[in-house]
Amino acid sequence: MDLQEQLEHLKKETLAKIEDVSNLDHLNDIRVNILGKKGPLTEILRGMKDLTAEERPKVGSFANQVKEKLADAIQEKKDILEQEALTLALKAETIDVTLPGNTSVHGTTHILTQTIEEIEDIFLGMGYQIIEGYEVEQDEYNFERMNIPKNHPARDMQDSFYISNELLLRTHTSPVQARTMEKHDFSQGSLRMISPGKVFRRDNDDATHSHQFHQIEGLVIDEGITMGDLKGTLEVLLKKMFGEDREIRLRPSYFPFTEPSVEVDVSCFKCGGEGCNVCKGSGWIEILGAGMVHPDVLKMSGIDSEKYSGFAFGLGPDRVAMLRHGVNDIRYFYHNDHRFIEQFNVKESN
Ligand code: FA5
Repeated sequence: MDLQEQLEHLKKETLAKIEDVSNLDHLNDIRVNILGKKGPLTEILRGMKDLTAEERPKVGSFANQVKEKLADAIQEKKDILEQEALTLALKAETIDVTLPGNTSVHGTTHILTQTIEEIEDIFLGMGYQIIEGYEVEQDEYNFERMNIPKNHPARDMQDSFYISNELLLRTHTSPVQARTMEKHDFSQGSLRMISPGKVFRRDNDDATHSHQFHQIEGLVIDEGITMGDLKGTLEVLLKKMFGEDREIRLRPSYFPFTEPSVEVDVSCFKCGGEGCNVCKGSGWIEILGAGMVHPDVLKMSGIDSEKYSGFAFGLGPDRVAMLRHGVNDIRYFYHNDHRFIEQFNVKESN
């Protein structure tokens, strides 16, 4: 067989092999074997040195055609086999489009946050600023500037978590009163603020007490502020929160930082005052502590108590949320049980 015949034979034989092959690995073996440096094609071409100068270009050109033809055939077969493999893989991966997809759990605005935001909106509508205080507070602001000096018995009611002798987790939001008053510039107008936030007490947790809860402090200072302003303001708040036909009542109380001091009750929103399980038969629900800011508290914050007067109040939004939503244990708010929290998905579902 001359070289041309050998090339023709190799072409035929290899094309038949390519035709028969049914997997990509074997096809690759053929490619390496035939077209590689140690393959039969190279071997045949080695014989070209014995050809005459006339024959050599003819055989060389034919050899190139054979090489190209085989390379093309291999590539073509490779495309086919790859396509088949892909089709098979897709068939194996059956997707049941009727199965439920992977859902992500959507969070809910916590009911306490919703309650606080609702109260904030009411006060923003009355021109109040919202001021944030410090959760870690100085003894001076938490107690002293609120007229509760060291060894004052009122400290017993608000035992705290101390970080050092002078630093503690605040027991109420009242220190924000002092921090705001000392900065306020009355030439710019009256002071009207609320301050919501977390507070902490060394209380034993039970259905109505938590060692961490929330308060919303309110403070208004200007010339000529009276108890009438306090009552009117709280009436607006409590009617918006508990219903327009609610009434409020002020009972004498004691806080070292207000004089006079009151506890504020709202007529029961469930029974309307008849007496029921929500108001424990009294017809009234105790909702917050308030009073006229003590002149000494004004003075300690650099305010002329002869010229200015004001009222303050401290409301527990946890208590408000419990009453409005019939939650009988404050601890539910802090357990972060999704089954409880997602029941109050009020905003998101509207
Ligand atoms: C105060 O903390 C005063 N700073 C409120 C105040 C501000 C009075 C301004 C006058 C002027 P009291 O200790 O009563 O007051 O707490 C206020 C409210 O916080 C209570 O009515 C109650 O709703 C809530 N509260 C108190 N202790 C707890 C507790 N351990 N767990 C849950 N809520 C509590």
